[in-house]
Amino acid sequence: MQAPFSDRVTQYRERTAQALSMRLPPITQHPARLHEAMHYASDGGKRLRAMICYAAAETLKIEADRVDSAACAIEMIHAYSLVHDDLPAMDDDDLRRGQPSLHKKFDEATAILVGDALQTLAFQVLAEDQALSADARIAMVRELALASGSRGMVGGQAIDLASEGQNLSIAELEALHVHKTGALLRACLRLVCASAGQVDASKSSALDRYGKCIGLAFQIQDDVLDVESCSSVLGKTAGKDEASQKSTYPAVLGLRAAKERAMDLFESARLALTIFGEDAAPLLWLANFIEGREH
Ligand code: GRG
Repeated sequence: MQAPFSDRVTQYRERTAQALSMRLPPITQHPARLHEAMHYASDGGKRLRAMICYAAAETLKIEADRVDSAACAIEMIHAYSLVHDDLPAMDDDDLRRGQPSLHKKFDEATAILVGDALQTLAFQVLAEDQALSADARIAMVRELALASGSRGMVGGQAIDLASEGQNLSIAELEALHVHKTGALLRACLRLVCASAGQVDASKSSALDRYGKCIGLAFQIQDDVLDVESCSSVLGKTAGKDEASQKSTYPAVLGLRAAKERAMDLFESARLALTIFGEDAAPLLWLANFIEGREH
């Protein structure tokens, strides 16, 4: 019998930690300080992106070991983005996941190198997955490169930096976050579909829609939590968006309307799954889990 979903969160997280430790260079391997810092960057976190990969695999009835590389590669790109985002030239944050951010624990040069090394390792992990066909691996590398590069996450970060101090419209704000945060969350679904090879087009576009809606809802919720939470809850310095005069959903829409927009998007994500019937249960549960998060 399947474990209840609340237990599956623990299982997904343990699976992710194990899969990552198998793919990261050992801490003792030369250059040991860099490798230690890569482990530091990859530890902790909610593992939402990996969980989306495993839940999507369950919905598509794909064995979990066929998406381990996708889950790890996306978590590595995510970890690198957080390390670079915390640097003084970016968001300049001393705290991450309740711990000193990487450049505080180590140093700035190491933080830059950790980001570079995690990013390249993510693509290596996909390329080396012997459980998948060469076509599947190429498709996954392409999807991840698109989602994380200048037309995805990095592009979103560039738009974000350029728009500091400006009043963005809702459309501009959505475009920013669709790139900065949404692209990588959406990539979880796209990589899982690519790993499977042949997924019915109506099912892959339903999953893509789910990913798009969850990606944007997640960011709106993050903006709301940044306003409502204290730093000890978020594990990073709260209230920075306001301090740095960034446009956020609560600032542009108002807190109540921002919450309603997030609720609508979570509902659209759930609706997108109708085509899967009962098989959608893991992804439905995950949408509810993310919607209910407090940090
Ligand atoms: C600097 C290359 C570069 C990219 C930066 C995604 C991004 C672009 C920066 C991350 C900064 C940030 C806080 C973005 C919003 C996305 C977000 C809410 C990230 C935090 O994701 P969680 O909550 O983190 O899933 P954990 O720690 O749980 O893994």
